[in-house]
Amino acid sequence: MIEFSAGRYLKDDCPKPRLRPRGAAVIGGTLLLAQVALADPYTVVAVANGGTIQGVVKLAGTAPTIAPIEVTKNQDYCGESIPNPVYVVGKDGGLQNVEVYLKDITKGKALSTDPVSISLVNTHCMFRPRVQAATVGQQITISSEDPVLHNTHPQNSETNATIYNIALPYKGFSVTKPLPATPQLIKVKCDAHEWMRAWVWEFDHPYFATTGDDGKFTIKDVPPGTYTLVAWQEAAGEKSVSVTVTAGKTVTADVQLEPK
Ligand SMILES: [Cu+2]
Repeated sequence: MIEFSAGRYLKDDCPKPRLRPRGAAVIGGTLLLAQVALADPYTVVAVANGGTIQGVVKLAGTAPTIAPIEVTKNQDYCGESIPNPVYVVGKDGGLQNVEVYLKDITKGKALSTDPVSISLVNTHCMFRPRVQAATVGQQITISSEDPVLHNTHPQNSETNATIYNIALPYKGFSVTKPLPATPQLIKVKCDAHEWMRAWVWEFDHPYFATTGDDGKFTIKDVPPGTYTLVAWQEAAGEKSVSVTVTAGKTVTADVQLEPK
């Protein structure tokens, strides 16, 4: 049984997973953290006969027409314009670059550290991939395939706090950094090319998937129970779906996002 609840439009900098510190207070403009406990910390348990959630994410109707990106710097290498990749729709209507995850799951299988390091490549004056996810404890390798200066600048999407600010001065440059200690949605910018954008979802649990060009996702080894499954897309925002998982079975949870 799947029920759709109201979607929430998040215009620019979007939603975050459970990050609210408990015991936080603002006094005289200063944020005081009485304790730094995260809401509902994730506990690793054995999952012997979990279920699978699968589905496809599509847009309701057709994707809005978005003008190509106008290149304003390094046109000799980057070109005059770049197709805008905000909505990438496959031939059967599947929507790419949607992050699908279980919200507020508190128990389940262990986090994966394979790969140890996720990859974010500056290539042809864009980031690749545009959307990906990782878990706390993983690293990120940021590299450049371009002979122009890039400046990779990941920020917390909620606070805009800088996580790193890395100059990539030449083709072949690479640096590996630990991801932040707390789960969050990271917005990645390039200070040299303002159109460059990527998103890294960092979770404290392993129940997530990023849709490929067919819009499909699969989340495995889920302990039986009822969960809120969230599908997030950078422009369409997010939609929540209630999904009940039965031991050893596969449940389908297709999601339709409203284009914005
Ligand atoms: Cu750049």
